Amino acid sequence: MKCFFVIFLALAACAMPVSAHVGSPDVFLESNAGPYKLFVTVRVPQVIPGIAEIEIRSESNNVSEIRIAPMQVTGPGSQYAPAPEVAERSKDDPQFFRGSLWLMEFGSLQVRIEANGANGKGLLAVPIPAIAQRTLPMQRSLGAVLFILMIVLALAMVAIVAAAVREGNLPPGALLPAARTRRVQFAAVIASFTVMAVLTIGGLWWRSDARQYASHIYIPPEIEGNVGANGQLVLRAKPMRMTSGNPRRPEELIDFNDLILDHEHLMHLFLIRSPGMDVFWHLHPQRGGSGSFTQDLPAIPAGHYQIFADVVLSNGFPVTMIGQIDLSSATAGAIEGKALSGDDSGIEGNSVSAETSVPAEYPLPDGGRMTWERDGQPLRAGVPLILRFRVTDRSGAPAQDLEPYMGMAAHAAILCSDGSVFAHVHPTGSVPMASFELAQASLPGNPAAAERGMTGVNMNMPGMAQTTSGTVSPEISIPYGFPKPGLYRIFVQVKRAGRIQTASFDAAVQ
Ligand SMILES: [Cu+2]
Repeated sequence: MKCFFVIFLALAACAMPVSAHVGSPDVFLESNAGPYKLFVTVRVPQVIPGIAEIEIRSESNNVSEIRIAPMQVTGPGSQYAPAPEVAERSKDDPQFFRGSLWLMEFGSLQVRIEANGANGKGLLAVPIPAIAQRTLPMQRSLGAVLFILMIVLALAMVAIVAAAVREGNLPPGALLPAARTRRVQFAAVIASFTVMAVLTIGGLWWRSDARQYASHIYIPPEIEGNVGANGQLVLRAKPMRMTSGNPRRPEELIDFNDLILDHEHLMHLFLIRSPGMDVFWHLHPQRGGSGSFTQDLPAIPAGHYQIFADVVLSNGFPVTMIGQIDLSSATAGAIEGKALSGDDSGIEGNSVSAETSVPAEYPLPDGGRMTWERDGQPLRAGVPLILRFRVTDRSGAPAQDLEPYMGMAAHAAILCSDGSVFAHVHPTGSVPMASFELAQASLPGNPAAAERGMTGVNMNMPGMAQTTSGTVSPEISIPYGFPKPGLYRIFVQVKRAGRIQTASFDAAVQ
């Protein structure tokens, strides 16, 4: 019977916490709610139902109240907002608001933010992937207390039945007839069996519920890569583990025919040589035949590569598929290497290192430089921050020739040296553009966004608004928070004078 209470064992071993990214579940977004620019952090719960913690910092001091509500991104659930909660304003910092929301369902959700202040009302939809990352174990002390209570209740039940049979219809003061003793014993045995049967059925129900929950734990879908004789990389999603019939289960929905464009591509493929993270490619495979994606490989050095493939499902749910591929010297030698085209790019550099100067400078291939502007403060895990980069030209002056690159000022990939963290982020934050646009399209009074679909430029987004004028500021800021301590490498990509430039920076996070 003990296992009745110990069913909720941690399944963490088989459940790597993931979401759009890998190992980096929190959502960071810098965007406008109407007239107010907000920096939003959503700490998604590890279990569903669970509580999401929301932190909002307003850039200006004219926001008086912020309300938050959880909703679906698409479908009828995106049209009827529940009664919002008021986010609590910090006493020490009037521009900082904090609130929490119960997330009751799996899937592609949004936190709808309503900011009220001196300039009127503004709305912002922050898409969040609601996934179960683990099963929470029951506390030992709680299990012990419940176990003792169960024994007491079971014994009490048997005692009540026995007492009822023994004395139920006995006149006051009368002695117990000897013949009744057998009946009492018989009733106690029946009651014991009944109690045990109820407990067994309860245990089975509990177990099946726990199993069903475990089947909802999000496991990063895997992708398999093979290099053909022609040097073409063919990618296929590995068969999904099918354990439950719940259609909301994200990894059951990964259908290569159910994807939407995310900043101009169906798939963003990152190949990173491990363990040094010294070779980095950001490629954009094309849809191939029979549910595959194909990519002509550039001349690529031999080695063991980690694969991260970003896609966005049609309901706005972002998925990073993970895999590994060995490119032996024979395979790599056989690849002549197609010239890079379009938005494809990559670099070969040094291995990741904990010894970095602050601020760190990276010489760009075109003679310019990118500088990570950081103060000397150590980086801490779990703290939302803005990563700031500056691009200078050969003469050291701020570069004036930056262009929008796939609709944005910059793209960055953030990796932990042990391979447990991967995030593809932008000046707007960690939210994929496609999910963001879908979520904004659900806002009331935004029919233009809904009609425009997923590919247009959304003026609501500061990082993208820069790009509509055709010039991009040489100062790049990317909101992010490192999820855990470790050694990280950040690849930052910009486009200058028609060519993509990639810089890499290393950081030890405490
Ligand atoms: Cu990107």
